[in-house]
Formats: sequence, C-alpha cells, structure tokens
Amino acid sequence: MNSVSKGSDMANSYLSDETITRCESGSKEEKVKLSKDVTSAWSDIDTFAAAIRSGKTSWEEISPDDMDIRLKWAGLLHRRKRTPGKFMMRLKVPNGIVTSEQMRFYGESVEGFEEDVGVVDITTRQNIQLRGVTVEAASTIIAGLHALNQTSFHSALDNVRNIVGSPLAGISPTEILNTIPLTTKINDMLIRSPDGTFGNPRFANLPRKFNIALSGGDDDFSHCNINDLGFHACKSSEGELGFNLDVGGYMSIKRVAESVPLNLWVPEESVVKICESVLTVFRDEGERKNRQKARLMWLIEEYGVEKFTERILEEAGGKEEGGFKDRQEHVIRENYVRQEILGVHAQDEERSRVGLHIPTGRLTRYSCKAIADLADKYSDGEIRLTVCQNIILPNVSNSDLIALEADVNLIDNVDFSAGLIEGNVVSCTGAQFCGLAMVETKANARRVSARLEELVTVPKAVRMHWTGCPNSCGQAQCGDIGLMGAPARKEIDGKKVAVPGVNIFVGGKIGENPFLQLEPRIKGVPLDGEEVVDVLAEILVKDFGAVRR
Ligand code: SRM
Ligand code: SF4
Repeated sequence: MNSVSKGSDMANSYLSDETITRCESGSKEEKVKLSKDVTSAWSDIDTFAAAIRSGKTSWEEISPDDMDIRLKWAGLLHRRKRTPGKFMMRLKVPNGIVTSEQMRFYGESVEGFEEDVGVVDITTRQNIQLRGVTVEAASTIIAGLHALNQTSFHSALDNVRNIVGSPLAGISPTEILNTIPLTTKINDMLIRSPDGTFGNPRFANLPRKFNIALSGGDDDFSHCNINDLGFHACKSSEGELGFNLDVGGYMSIKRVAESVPLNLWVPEESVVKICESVLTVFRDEGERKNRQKARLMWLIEEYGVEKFTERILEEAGGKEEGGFKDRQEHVIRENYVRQEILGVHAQDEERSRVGLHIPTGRLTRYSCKAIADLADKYSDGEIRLTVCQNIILPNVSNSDLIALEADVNLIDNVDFSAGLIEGNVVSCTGAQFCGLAMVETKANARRVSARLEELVTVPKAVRMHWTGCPNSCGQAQCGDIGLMGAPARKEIDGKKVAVPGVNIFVGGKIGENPFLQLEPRIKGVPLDGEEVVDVLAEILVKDFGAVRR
C-alpha cells in the first residue's frame, strides 16, 4: 500500500500504484492534484507571497491550478468570482474550542483589509473562516496561526474537514463522554507530521471531502447523521465508554443521504484507529472519476454495509484486537429534553455557561477583539463555537453574570439574548463571497428574521437554515424551516421576470431521532420584498403555533 514507485514525492507515496493510475485517468481535479505534491501548497504560499512582496510577480500570474485548486490544501479558497485576488482562509478548530489569544489574532489578521471584505465567519462545522486574505498576507497569517498552535492546512479540497464535537463537552451534566480529547487526537493524527509540525500528506488527497462528527450525549449537537463518520456516545453493556458508529451521511447537489448505522461499537481508545482505517479504505478505493459519486456513501453501497464493516475492521487489525463490539443498545434517558445552547445555564453550583448569539455567524475585527476581551475577563480565556454559528463562554462565575451582560450589550453584532426566530438562524456564506451561490443569504436571513420577529410571536425556538444553493452548506434539510437558493419569477410592470428566490423546506429535525426533509414544500418564492416574509409568517402560524402580533 505504501509503495513509492509511481508517486515521485512524499504525498503520492501514500497512494498505491493502482490508485495513482485511477487518479491519472480520473477527474480534472484528480489530475491537478496529482501534478504537484500535496506538500507543495504548504510551501508554495510562502514562495508566492515573497515573490509578490518583492514585486517579481502578481497574483494574476500565479497559475489558476495553484490559485484556485491546490492552495486549498493550505486552506486558501480563492474567491475569484466575488473578490478576485482575495482568499477565504478556512481554519481547523477541533471541537470548536478557541482561546482568547486566537480570537484576537483572527480580528488582527483581517485588520488591514477593506472593512466589508475583511470579516471572520463562524461556520456550520464549528469552525472559523477569515476573509479578504491576499497571497502576501496569507503566509504571515499561517505563521501566526502555527505559533498559536492552530492551522489552516487540511481544511479544504479533498481532505477531512473540521472535526465537530459537542460544544458542551466536559460541562454537560448529561454527557456520556467528553469529545474534546478525541477530536484533538483525530485532528492531530490527520494534520500533524511525525515531528509534530503542521501538514501531513497521509490523508490529504482523498477522493473527496470527508466529514467526522462526535456526539458526547443524547443531544447530538454535532449532527452525526449528516457526516461521513458519526460517532454517538454509548456505554457498552459492560459499562465501557465508546460510540456506536454511523457512516455515509452527506449533502450535495446530486444527493442528500442520511448516514446508516453499522453493527459496530467503537471503544474510546480505538476511535482514532477506526478513523484511520475508514480513511485508508476511502483513499485507496473511493471513486476518482465522477466527483458526484466520490463521497463515502457510494463506496459503502458498493460493498454493502456488512462487507464494508468487515473491510474496515480488517484494516483496523481485527475486531478483537481493537476491542470493537457489535452495536450496543443505547436507551435515551426518560423525559429527555434537548439542552439549550443560547442564554445562561448552570454549569455547576458557582458557574454558568453563557451562549451568545452571533447573527449569521459573522464577526468583525471589532467583535473578535471584544469577544477575546470578554473571554479573558469572564471565561478563563475560553470560547466555544457551535455548528449553529454562535459562541459559548463557559466557566462564568455566577456573580459576574450581570457585568457580563452589560459588557456584551456594548458590542455590535453580539447578543446576550435574542428572539426565538432571530436567535436560531443558520446561514451559509451565500452570494456575497461564494461563487456557487444562487442568492445572497446572510443579509436576507437577518432582514427576514427581523421582520418575522415583528410580525409574530412563537412559543418556542424555530430553527431557520438558509443555504444559497443545493450544496446545502447551511443544511436546509435539517432546519425546522429550510430556505434554499432557487430561481423564482415575479411580475414586474405586467411582465414575469426571473428574480432570486428560495425553495422552502419544512419539518427537518435534529438531535436524537433526526429527520432530513428532502422535499421542499414551496418552490420559487421571490426573495426581495415582503413575499417571502408573508409565506414564512404563514408557515410559522400553521406549523409552529405562532401568533400574529
Ligand atoms: Fe460547503 C462547497 C462553504 C459546510 C457541502 N462550501 C463549499 C464552498 C467551498 C464552495 C466555494 O468554493 O465557494 C463554499 C465556500 C464559501 C465561502 O466563501 O465561505 C462552502 N460549507 C461552507 C461553509 C463556510 C458554510 C457556512 O457558511 O458555514 C461551511 C464550512 C464548513 C467548514 O468549516 O469546513 C460549509 N458544506 C458544508 C456542509 C455542512 C456540514 O459539513 O455539516 C455541507 C453539507 C455536508 C456535506 O458536506 O456532506 C457542505 N460545500 C458542500 C458541497 C457539496 C459536497 C458534495 O459532496 O458535493 C460543496 C461543493 C463541493 O464541495 O464541490 C461545498
Ligand atoms: Fe456557497 Fe452553496 Fe455552500 Fe452556500 S450552500 S456556501 S451558496 S456552495
């Protein structure tokens, strides 16, 4: 498997001759990936930056294969269509744990850029993206991240995306297992080279992106069902800690698939091993030609669930060897109620965790600094990101809560409390920066949710997920209400004209017993003006017990 004969470099040495042959006749992306070492992106960025700084070249002269594809290996996604010459830099933040120092650094990193382009986003994978980044700035930012024990490597192109864990890990009274040490170990296995530095080519060239999520308790804040690997915490019948494993969940234009359960329970100490094993099988056997069929689910279906389980156990050294067992029964506790993230909640007798609302996950250079200051003052410098694009400050002394609220109220775009509609909006990037978007999302999400708060009151939180196109980065199918960018028509001056619109999904569920709503209830609702607001208000009244104000 580790033959080096065809691959002329370290990265390709992890691909077998057979895989390299398949890549050679594979998709355009496979050829671009194969034509230069994975590790090149990690050093090219310094070379390009130095050349631009010294005036020897400009970003326009960098080859599009490097600029638009290979630099993604370093977490740099060129926004050629929306902000030419500027990157979005995606980081890796396992389990969404950020220090105040790192948060301050994010804000400082975008300081030199134009104000509306140089922003920072919390993503739907509990992660951070910096925007407006130029080639010259990128290499300095990467060095700064590395000095803070963080990286942007391995966050885009065909590798494992941010490892999602429970945002209440270690502080939830109902937790079965703390996901933080495990998300860190998986992340380290993936991105650190044997000498501990960032960048390890071993799983950097997969057939396609790969998502891993670990859930530490019944709430499943991590959305295991839409990840390629979803680990659900569950004690074995002997009381050992571990996880039942679900596989193959994903969303795309071509297909949205809920993960399928394996008859497999993984002890805590074999989690990294089973990740390595699945990734090895996926890397070596996954589809390399048709990118629409290159997600893990297609390989599982080729094998059949049982044979796939046998194959990954074989790769992991055997069932007994790793302490693996058949799937263990997990009974959800009686009167289970999913815990709330936003707001103030008891952590222990003296301390609280405080969930702060960040509208659509958008942070400015100012709010990054202000949040870092809050964390230093109130939460031992710790900040936790959530897949709902909000933050949690843990460990806040109960006697500090009033002062914290007063401080938060001074910060723009950070809310101590938010409405049941506005507080539960999730939104993908949309047309402001994303070249694939059919519509603008974040601004619309804010405008529409604010209007809805004016029009109706709802008895409980309603989760609205906005996504600018069917790739569903904003996970529309999971939302109580999902809005997906789509074509629409509107009568203007007596004529029907094409306008940006949304398809509206109703009834997705998260947590235990999740449900993906695959079919939109209403299609092609124009996004500008009041029509979309009226349609949503009607849905809120009919399906969610809303009352008109
Ligand atoms: Fe995504 C592609 C943004 C979570 C499915 N996604 C993209 C690109 C890179 C397209 C592009 O080049 O412009 C978007 C970058 C826009 C930008 O400038 O930010 C993009 N995806 C995002 C983020 C930032 C949305 C957000 O605002 O939070 C999320 C970043 C997560 C992270 O930190 O890594 C994001 N994307 C998701 C999710 C949700 C999840 O992981 O839970 C999904 C569905 C789950 C999945 O992947 O199975 C998702 N994104 C996609 C797809 C469809 C994948 C496929 O198999 O076809 C694409 C298209 C692609 O990869 O070719 C895509
Ligand atoms: Fe871009 Fe579409 Fe993903 Fe939104 S859902 S970030 S528009 S690719």
